[in-house]
Amino acid sequence: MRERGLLRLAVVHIHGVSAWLAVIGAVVGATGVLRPEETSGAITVNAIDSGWYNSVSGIGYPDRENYAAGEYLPQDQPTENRNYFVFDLSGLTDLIAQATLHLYTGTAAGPGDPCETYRLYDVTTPIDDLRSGGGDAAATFTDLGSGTVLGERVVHWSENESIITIELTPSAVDYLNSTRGLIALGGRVTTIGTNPEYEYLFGGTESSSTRQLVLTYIPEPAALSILALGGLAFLGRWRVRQRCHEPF
Ligand SMILES: [Ca+2]
Repeated sequence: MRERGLLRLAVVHIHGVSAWLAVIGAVVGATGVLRPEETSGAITVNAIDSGWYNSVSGIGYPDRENYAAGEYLPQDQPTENRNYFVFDLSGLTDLIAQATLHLYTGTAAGPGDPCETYRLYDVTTPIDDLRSGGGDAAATFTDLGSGTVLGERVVHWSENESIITIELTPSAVDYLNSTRGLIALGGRVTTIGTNPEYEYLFGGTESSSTRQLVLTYIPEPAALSILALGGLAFLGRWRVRQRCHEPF
């Protein structure tokens, strides 16, 4: 039994998830099986803020919370919007095991394209600066479209004015577990073409649009056993829905 525990500890460590899983693996190796009532729960967390930064003009209309992302053409000069969402995780005490982002799509534009790819990133810009437009706006714009990838989704035009789900990566779960305060997700359209055209997602969105994290969490003390049995399978399950021309 001791050897099984150590083996789980080593496997989990290779995946580099966190000390949480390493501890969990060792404990389950020593304590055995789950009881049926030790199941996970889910919680929906609404965004408290959203918005965008433009590659030329910086933050846009923070009071409107519109989260349009992609290419625009003010005065015939193409510029890019990258968006962000802010969530308050301070009320969550349990360990997050899986996360999806639910977004209202609003409207999309992109002549000749049936879809665009939207990718999510971590945000290292201080939250206060992000929300106010303070600090270095150009650096914030870069931050919103670079760093650790948290998820990716091909968004079809046929999905206009609907709610889509984006399965977040294991790295995103670690990112979300890194704080129990305010945390932000950044995003950009990765399929902007070379021709200057309107090419964007999430047009016409606002503070009343659905912007939700749905978090599967592991209640204490069941976390110690559940994550070790389900965690490794979960790590290999995330995938990107990349195909543009076929329905999901
Ligand atoms: Ca970043």
